[in-house]
Amino acid sequence: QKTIYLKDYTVPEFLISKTELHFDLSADKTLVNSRLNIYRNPDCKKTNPDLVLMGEELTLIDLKVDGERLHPEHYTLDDKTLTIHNPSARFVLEISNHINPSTNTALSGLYKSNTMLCTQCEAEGFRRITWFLDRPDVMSIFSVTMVADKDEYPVLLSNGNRTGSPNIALADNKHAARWHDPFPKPSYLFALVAGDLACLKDSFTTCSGREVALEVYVEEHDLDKTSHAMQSLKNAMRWDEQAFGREYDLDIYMIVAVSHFNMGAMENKGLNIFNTKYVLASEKTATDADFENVEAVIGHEYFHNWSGNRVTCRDWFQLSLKEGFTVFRDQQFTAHQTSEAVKRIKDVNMLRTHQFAEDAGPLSHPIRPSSFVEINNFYTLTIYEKGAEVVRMLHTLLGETGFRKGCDLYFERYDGQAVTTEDFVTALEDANNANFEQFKQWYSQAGTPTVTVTTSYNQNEKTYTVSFEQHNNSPSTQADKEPLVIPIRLGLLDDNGKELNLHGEQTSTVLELTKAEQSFTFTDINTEPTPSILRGFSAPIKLQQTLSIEQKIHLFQHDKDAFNRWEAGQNCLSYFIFKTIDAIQNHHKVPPLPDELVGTFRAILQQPLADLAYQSLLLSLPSKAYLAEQMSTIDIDALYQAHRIVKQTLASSLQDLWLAHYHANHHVGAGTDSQSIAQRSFKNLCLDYLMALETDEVRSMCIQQFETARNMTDQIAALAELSHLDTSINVSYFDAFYQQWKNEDLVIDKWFALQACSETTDALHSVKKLTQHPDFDMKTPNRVRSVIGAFATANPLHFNAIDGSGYEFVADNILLLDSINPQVAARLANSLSHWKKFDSTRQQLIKAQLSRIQAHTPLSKDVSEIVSRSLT
Ligand code: DPP
Ligand code: ZN
Repeated sequence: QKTIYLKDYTVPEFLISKTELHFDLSADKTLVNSRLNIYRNPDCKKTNPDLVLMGEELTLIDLKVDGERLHPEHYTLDDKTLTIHNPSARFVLEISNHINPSTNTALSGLYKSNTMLCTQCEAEGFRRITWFLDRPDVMSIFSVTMVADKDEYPVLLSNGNRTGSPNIALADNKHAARWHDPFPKPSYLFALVAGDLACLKDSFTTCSGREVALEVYVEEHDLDKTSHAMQSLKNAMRWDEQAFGREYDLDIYMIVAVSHFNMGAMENKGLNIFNTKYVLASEKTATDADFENVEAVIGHEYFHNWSGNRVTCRDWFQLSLKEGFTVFRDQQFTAHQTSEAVKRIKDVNMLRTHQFAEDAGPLSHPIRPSSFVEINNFYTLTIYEKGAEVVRMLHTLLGETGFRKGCDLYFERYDGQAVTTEDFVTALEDANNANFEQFKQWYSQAGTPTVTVTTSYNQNEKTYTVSFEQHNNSPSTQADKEPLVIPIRLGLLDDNGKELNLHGEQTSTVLELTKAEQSFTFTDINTEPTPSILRGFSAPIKLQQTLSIEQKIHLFQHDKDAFNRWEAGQNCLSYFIFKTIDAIQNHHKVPPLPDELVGTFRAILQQPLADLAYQSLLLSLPSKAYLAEQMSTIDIDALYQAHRIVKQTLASSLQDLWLAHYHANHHVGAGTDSQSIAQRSFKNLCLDYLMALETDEVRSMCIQQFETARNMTDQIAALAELSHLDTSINVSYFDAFYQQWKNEDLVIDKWFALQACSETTDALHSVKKLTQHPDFDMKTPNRVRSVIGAFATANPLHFNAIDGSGYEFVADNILLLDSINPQVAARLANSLSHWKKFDSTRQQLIKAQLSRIQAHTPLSKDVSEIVSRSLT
């Protein structure tokens, strides 16, 4: 196990100006001919005379330097490298090798998905195609020729623009296509696709008037599910021009949907390859959430064309340079397309539930890690979501205009280069004459800081002082925790809920916390206000604040900041759920919900807001996963019980209103416009509360919704409710659903996942049976995630069963999967990393499974790294 350190980075000794690739494609044996123009890097001080290329799982056929076959004594070959001894300063290297796409179940490099051939090269997959300097700071101009059978692979795609005439006919029923990408790129952005694919075509005129061909490729039977993806792409292209001044740069932009894919999608230059889950969408087969995810991921990959491709990463420690920034960009895009408040709440919910948990456990790492064993293990919530929060704080500190100026400079200065997070921050500083020296701590410190707030009001002076203390209690090993720069957006409310003017005109201000302890005083404050702190969740921190329940309700009723208004409601509810847990654990009487809180819920239900999607969030309970993250020791059973009690109280106190709104919003909107989507989410929230009443009436209503649904959102919402009923009852609905959708893989994934998440007592037994189902396949990541992944991450009740059966089942499957697809296996292994959050019995059970995995041979470095870090 080799650990790679950021501090050991050195510039490449050789560079590759031109890469010409020739593929003779077939599923069992593909011939790769590569012709590389290589030269010594003048900027490299090291004097290693040899060229060391990376390569894995390749069969060498031939090797030539400047046209001459290389004698075996002039090179060395092992299972990871090809070393050319003492080459000249500039030479042409020609390599011929074979690969076998059909046995490539790791889905990295060139592989087979159903009948097509496709690639995934990020992070280090290109070396599984041919030997190369497979590192992001080696950027080269690629030309590709693809030869394949005309009938089996009529469509042949690669990066850049098509060159020469369209597919040229050759002997043996073969044909050839040529592609050229004029932009230098690292090998991780290389892609090719060959298959019998259907295509939706469109075009886009860029801001400077250039015509770009847009093509979405899918398997024939999915062609009717591509229009939303195409529209999303056009929206993203227009938005990036308007919001960031970024124009597309090739003549063609292609998206290919692939059934077997380790990640969500991949931003290969001009040829994005997507998990089908993030391309295909029709109202019948996809939920509203799926529609939104498709648009967000299409946006994300498109935005990478600048933040990732034109300006890329120097090394993999800089991953957040492109991912954090691009997530921030896609968040802004979605906020613009939908509701800013709703988007922010959803993102913060995700961050606080999952990234905070990651950062509080043994897998915690800074957004710029200092070491890794397997880079694929670092495509984490921390790199992506916390990385985006750090960019968002820079945006907050600079303001919209300053941030844009900084981004413009970044793209201009580093175009065509492979750079660092440091370079990004420097560009923002230089464009704004700012100093972010201290701010940069966010890149190197792991953990979630806690900020404690106290306030005091001085009646005589008419002053109000807000004092902050920051701590970073991260479990990671770094001893020196320096104070961070923390932007805190704040407003003050008077007794009537009116916003006070702060420093003159503004009602909301950003305080810049830079010290471990710091106070800010506001003057001319005539009565003691209610503080609204961390508006819009202006920093990725845990805020500790002692507000009375009355103050929380006051904010829940009046806060003008949409995020904090929602947050206040969540705080009230969390407070009572935790009190209820306490009562359950100590066998005390369960505390009642205060009338004012129920009354506020009633008021919100009675006055529909303009943003109905936001209103649904205001009325939602905090998730059990989010509550669990806040507990020092998770008591799953008490948590489920308390959550249910609070839900039932709200359900029964407001029963008539839930019911009225259910009917008022049922079958109203049918389309995928934002109003119809919001009505469906509101209606399904009402259904969820009503189902907590456990009456026959409501159950029939739910069954009726399931049976008569005209869209997937309603059908799945109803089936999700039914999934928690006794297996003897819900089995008929699952059977009916299966019969209806057995030919739609993505819908069957939902069918698997709902059963894997069921709360019914025999859930584990059902999940085990599902892994024997003819439609289950360990070689299909979406399937693995929908059964084993869903069980391990979204069914805490049964995963954490006190007899250890849940842990054992997941560990068994990690081992089974490891020999097939180590990347996905390592993802699953993450679920065993949170053992410190549980009681000692469960801790022992989880650790026993981790040790069992660790002792297994062979074990991939992917799983091995996760398991050994988890055990520390
Ligand atoms: N495909 C992944 C993403 O776009 C990795 N680049 O985030
Ligand atoms: Zn990305």
